[in-house]
Amino acid sequence: QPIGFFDSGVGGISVLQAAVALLPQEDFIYYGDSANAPYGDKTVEEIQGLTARAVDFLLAKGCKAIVVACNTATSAAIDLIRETYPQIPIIGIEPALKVAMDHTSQGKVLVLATLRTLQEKKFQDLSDRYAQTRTVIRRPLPGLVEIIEKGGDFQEKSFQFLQRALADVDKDVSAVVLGCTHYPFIKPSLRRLFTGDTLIVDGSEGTSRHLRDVLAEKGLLAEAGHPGSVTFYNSSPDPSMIDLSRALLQEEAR
Ligand code: DGN
Repeated sequence: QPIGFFDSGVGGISVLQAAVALLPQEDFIYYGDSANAPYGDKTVEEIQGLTARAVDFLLAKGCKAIVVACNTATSAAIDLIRETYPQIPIIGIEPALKVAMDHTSQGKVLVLATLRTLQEKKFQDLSDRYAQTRTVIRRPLPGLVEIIEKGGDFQEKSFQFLQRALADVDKDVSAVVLGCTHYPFIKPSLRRLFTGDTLIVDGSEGTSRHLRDVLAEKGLLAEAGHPGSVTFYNSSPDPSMIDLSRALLQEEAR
């Protein structure tokens, strides 16, 4: 039985990369909802509806577990879909604030994510835990997901975008947390902007380890030695989204 992955578009492929590396014997089905991307400026109700539709799609494909590889959908919809689909493990992703905080005992941490993720209670609670001792700077980057979804030379375009969008931000922060699963693909652009000492982290590895632990606990792991596979689906009628998905799976995002 496959493991289902879902994102508002191609971003969750950064999480899929980490999961494939950790669980090469598994079959993965990835569903990108690029026809409706970005989710960042949608209402909670809209995101819940789209997430439920994606989960239905993956369940119809016989998935044994589902990874919501989208910070925005996790923060807006995961509680509701866990209630709606109690029969299957549903794993979400959150900004890897803890990893950043463990790395640095002082200094500022910059969190890049969609406005929706930064506004939701899940993130507020998470950052409140560290607010006493550390400065957490939050920055939504509306428009950046669209640049990555277009593919092509998104690296150079995103660099120019980030130069402008982060012009007023301190470049010697201790850590940058990538709280949107699209952003690991533009790590090279971020590296050009921040000093070498700045740690850039995302939640892909943590989410993948959590997936492995949940599958192991439920006896759902595929047998070692089984040749794994990845199958892509996308809600966009543009067939090039599947080509972009395959290319991003090979792209350096770690
Ligand atoms: N990959 C999604 C996330 O992690 O939040 C992007 C959300 C969006 O569509 N803007």
